[in-house]
Amino acid sequence: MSDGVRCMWMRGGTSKGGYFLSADLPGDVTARDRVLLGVMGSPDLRQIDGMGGGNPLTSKVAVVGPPTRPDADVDYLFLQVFVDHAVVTDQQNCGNILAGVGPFAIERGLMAAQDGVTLVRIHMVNTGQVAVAEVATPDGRVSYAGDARIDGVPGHHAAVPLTFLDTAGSSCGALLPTGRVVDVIDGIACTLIDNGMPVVVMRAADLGVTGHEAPDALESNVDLRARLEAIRLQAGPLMNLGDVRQASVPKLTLVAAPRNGGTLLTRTFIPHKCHDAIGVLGAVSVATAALLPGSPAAGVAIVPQGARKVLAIEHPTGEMTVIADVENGMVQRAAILRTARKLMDGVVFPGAAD
Ligand code: NQM
Repeated sequence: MSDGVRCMWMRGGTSKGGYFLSADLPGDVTARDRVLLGVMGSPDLRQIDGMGGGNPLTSKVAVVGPPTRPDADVDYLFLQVFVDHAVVTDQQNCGNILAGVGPFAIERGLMAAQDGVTLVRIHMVNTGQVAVAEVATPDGRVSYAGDARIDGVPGHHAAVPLTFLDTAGSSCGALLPTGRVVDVIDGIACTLIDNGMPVVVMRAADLGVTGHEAPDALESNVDLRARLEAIRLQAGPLMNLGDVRQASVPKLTLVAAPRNGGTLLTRTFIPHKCHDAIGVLGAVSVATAALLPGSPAAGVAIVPQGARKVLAIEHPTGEMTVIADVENGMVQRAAILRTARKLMDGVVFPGAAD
């Protein structure tokens, strides 16, 4: 394809990717995916012939358009473009890229901005749920400047608080798709959970690591990687996700006791690379696992009292705070602070993906 495609490149939370209006991409899914593979330069470990950064966290796409349900202002479809395979999948959602959707929708005129803060109700098409983003819009224009800091991103930017209301069972049909808090796979106690993101939560110590290791050290531990992948492939069907060999879910999170005054320490595989931080909805799911009595996470977590819980999920580059409102032991609402920034607005030229 020699014609360019209009898009905006944005950082959303600790991820980065291309934001497209749905009307600017082919309607046919095969043609759309071919364009997106060409845009990112996949499949290629370095994505040298495209915009992707050679990492799943920088090979992401948001497709944004008018709402298809009355309680939303916009639709957001998240697509993960694999780095080293010719795969584009809508099987997972992404709460980091979500942070850029509100600003993008306002900038593209999909909705009007208020003077001050604009609430954008976002229908997350991947999971059929709605999140609310608060976008800074002084004088009715999106502002990316502000004082909010998030771990894993240098500097300070406008806060984009995100609220999730109803994320249980987003992809697996139930918070605990097996109906159990603990399943044992290959001798390892696991919580198979989905509170916005399907995650297998295990104690790091049960896999012979501390959970304090640097992501590179964990990634180069060939034995650990093989054990995790064997667990993941068995967890997929148990979580109603089917054969997950070519899927980016479930994620795998190793947990240990907190080291920096937080709730829980984590190292997360997404699912083959070890995350430098943790995903947004991944953190909501892991935080929820820590609230389940008898779970591997609850065994090592330090959970505060009260119905509104501030849960600091420690990760390799700091922590992500999940504010969870709990009723009858269930998380009813979760909120996370993110920031986002417009990096480029223009036309991207997809190469010829093979
Ligand atoms: O869990 C990485 C990220 C994510 C996903 C991944 C995310 C989420 O950090 O909501 O944000 O788990 O693939 O962007």
